[in-house]
Amino acid sequence: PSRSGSTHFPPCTTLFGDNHPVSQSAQKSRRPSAVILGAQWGDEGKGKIVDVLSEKFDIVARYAGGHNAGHTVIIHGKKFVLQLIPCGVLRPGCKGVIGNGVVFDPAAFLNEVKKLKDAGLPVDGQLFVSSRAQVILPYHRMIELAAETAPGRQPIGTTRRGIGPAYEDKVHRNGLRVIDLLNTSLLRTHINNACHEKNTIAHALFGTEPLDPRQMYEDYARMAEQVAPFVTDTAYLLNDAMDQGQNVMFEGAQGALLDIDHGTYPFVTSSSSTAGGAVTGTGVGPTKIGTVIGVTKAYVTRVGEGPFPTEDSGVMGELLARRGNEFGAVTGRPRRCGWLDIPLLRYSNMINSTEWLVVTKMDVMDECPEIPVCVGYKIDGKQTDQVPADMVGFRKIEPIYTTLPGWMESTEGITDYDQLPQKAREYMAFIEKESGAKIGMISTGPDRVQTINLP
Ligand code: 2SA
Ligand code: MG
Repeated sequence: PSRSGSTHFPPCTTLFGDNHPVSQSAQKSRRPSAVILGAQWGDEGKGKIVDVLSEKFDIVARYAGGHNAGHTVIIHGKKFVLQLIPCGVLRPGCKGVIGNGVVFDPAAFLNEVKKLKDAGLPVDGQLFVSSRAQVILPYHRMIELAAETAPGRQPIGTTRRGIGPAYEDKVHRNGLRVIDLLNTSLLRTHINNACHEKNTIAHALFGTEPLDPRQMYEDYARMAEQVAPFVTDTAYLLNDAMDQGQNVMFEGAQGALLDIDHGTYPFVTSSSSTAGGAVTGTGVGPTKIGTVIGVTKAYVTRVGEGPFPTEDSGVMGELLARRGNEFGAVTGRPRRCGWLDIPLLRYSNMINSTEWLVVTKMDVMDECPEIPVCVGYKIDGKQTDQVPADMVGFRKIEPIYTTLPGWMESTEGITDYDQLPQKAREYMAFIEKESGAKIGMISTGPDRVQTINLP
């Protein structure tokens, strides 16, 4: 990009030219609401970007995942890590919604609420939890831990928060929803029946010690009371707000390549982390959403198991890990590092219809003398730029690299595009051209202010 100056973001694109009747109605229906999501395997720096953009939105809504997410935001040097609560709440006046597509752990939620209150941030009347969200219970964690560590099973490298088993129960029509958490007699029956079933299964399969349903009921009934004031039908809340002209940002968790359908299955999370999830995970229809913003690192990381064609386990990978401080925000696990993978980025842009890209952690690459970028794959001797659907295909990938020169000077904290070294601008132009989405923002450091806006 050769643009500079303006901070307008994101603009409203037109269809068929301004005067065409289709464009006029499209303009009218096109609200400045946006989905913002990770374009890779998570940890792209969405937390910071959501926080920066939340200034332009009235509501930020989470639509998928749970407290497996780790969204880090640094405000004036103070660090906040939010897992379940959308980052928007860190802006005064911005409301937060936990949508129906989320799996909700009441203990994690109440902990985060306390952290926010202790930091003096307003929460009451600002934060809403969908009555239709699914509840994570202790047996979900028990079963996940047992399955991840059982001999002979392929571990996924999950965050062990019970995410997968909670979604399993949802799809199995066996789950507990937040609305039912608030109904004490339903809650008691649910916990009794579920514990009986899960204890039996976990003991038979994994030799796990049983959980005590009475204790569980007491704990959850107590937490339910504290959660109750936040609970509402958030589909009505969001649609009403949007009908009154308010802007909503739909905050993705994890990344597109961890999506249950479109990701690198089975090494994925259990929810729809792609843009489609924003619709099913909140109860807002697709025509109400104006644009999709994908966040990508200037390189790639992955935490947990699974394929990673451009992984660099040598000294350069270590350099990225060290400079990028690449450790899981939730579990502290070291993240695997590697080079930008254009076929994967293009695939991610396609399945999300990503219009805008935000490139983060550019400054981490300041000490790379050269930057290899994967521009295609060789699979079974044939050249392709399509992403395989299966793990067998992924294992056969030989990345085709092109090498760009590094800039070898500090970009940390730069806020003006024209101040970037020429080679850094060339790298950004390359990403824009190859990925097919426009770069709207570049991040040059973890703080809110270390950001470049492009017109
Ligand atoms: P799960 O727990 O069932 O969702 O795990 C399934 C896979 O999804 C990956 N996953 C993640 N990848 C990156 N970041 C995540 N959030 C935390 C963070 C992770 C952390 O922001 O740093 O602290 O370790 C996240 N959550 C899930 C996971 O690694 C599995 O591959
Ligand atoms: Mg993260």
